[in-house]
Amino acid sequence: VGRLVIVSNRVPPPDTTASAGGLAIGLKLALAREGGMWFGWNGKAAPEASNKPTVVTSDGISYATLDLSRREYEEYYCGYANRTLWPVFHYRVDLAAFDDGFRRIYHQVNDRFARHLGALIEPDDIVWVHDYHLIPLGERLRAHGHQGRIGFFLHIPFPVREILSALPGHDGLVRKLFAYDLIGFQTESHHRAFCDYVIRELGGSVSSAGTARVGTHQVRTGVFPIGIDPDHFARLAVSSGGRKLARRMKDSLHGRDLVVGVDRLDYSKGLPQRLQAFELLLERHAALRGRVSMLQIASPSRSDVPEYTEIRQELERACGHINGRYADFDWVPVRYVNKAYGREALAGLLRVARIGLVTPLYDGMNLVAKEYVAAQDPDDPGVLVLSKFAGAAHQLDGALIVNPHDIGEVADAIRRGFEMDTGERRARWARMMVSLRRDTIHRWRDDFLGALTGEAVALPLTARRPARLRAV
Ligand code: ADQ
Repeated sequence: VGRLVIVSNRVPPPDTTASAGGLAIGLKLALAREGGMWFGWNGKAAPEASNKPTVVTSDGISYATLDLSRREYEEYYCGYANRTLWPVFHYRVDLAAFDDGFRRIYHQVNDRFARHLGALIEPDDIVWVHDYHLIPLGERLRAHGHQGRIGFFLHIPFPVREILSALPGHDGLVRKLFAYDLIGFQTESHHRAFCDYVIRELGGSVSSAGTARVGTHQVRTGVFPIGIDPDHFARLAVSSGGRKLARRMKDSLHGRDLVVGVDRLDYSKGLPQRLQAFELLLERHAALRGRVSMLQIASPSRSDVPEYTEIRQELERACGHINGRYADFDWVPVRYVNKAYGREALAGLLRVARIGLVTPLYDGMNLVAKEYVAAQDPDDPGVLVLSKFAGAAHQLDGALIVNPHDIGEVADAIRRGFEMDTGERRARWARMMVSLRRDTIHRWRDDFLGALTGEAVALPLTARRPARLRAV
């Protein structure tokens, strides 16, 4: 078997420091063990697209990156990936821009990536492609002659067919997935939505072992929930950096309880609804006023996409409104922060919070939910309030699971979290830690690559639970 080659839209620089998100860290871990190559965009928009990748080697990993042209940045990245596919796959067809120009450039960029990648890889390399930006990449790599194994993992939800079929050209896009050897999804429900699409929209079939067939094409599919390294994250929370931030946070709270939210600033994360729920909590329970604080960390993301400017303004208004309504000279209900923190700092902050509020309207998995649990003090853990529409809700059954659209239910769950006794908090936390320690980021990598290279006996989908899909 050759090298592992990871392909993702964005490749962080080799020296990326602490603020990298869970995904970047996970992919780096996937390469760290045996080395390999990480291929993708370097994050820069240049007047002209680069016609040759820049390759830098560090710690046994080759980072091969390309510039996007200004136009590609606008139409492929901001356009088709983030104004078309992202909203549709998160059930926001109302926000989606359907533009033939965006679609054309998206396919062109995938072709260009495939051409450059094809020149860098060997036939026995294992290629693992990530996420919605690069759906057609496998098919393009095949067109440029690569015959080796290629896998694809979708980090975001796969929407039900009634939603996906609103996307012009949806069937052409999904058919391209059949060029891969293996497609991985975060949860069984995303996987089920894919199978349903294959059967009803493409007239294909799916075997009980997860092989999807359309005409003469076939692809294996499975469920591979992404995880974290919970023991490592727990160590970060009590590292010197983690403790320092935790201490500063506690000092500033003056004995008040903290509710924390940490998200990319994205309309899929349910932030306005979350703030409304916190406001309703204060409205209903006067005794909590002056006694609890909410910290919402929302790091700016995709700021060249208009919908992201709008959500940012909406949140500023919402925070101003709550603080205007309830703040006193010595207490502010909502602290709203627009910046990214390092891993230790973030872990330390999560550990201080009595409640972790993770209420996306849709989310492939949501790693913050897992990080919050891992960061807790085992003797006195906080409570996770988690949206039923986050993939993580399929695994973290010790959380208080809520409908993020039901503001009253979320407010009640926060209050219940404050009132929960230590015994119940410990029992719920311990249950979630069992799942976090089983489905780690390492297992995610090993299961996916094991299935892709054919070393695994069965796909996790069938190995863990009997498949409930009917063979057609
Ligand atoms: P995201 O939508 O980015 O990921 P998430 O899974 O929560 O969402 O990952 C975000 C990561 O960034 C976490 O590791 C978090 O700690 C970090 N992060 C967020 N805000 C931060 C801040 N202000 N400072 C520092 N770090 C911050 C996509 C999908 C998810 C899926 C992941 C991985 O949308 O559903 O879980 O990929 O597959």
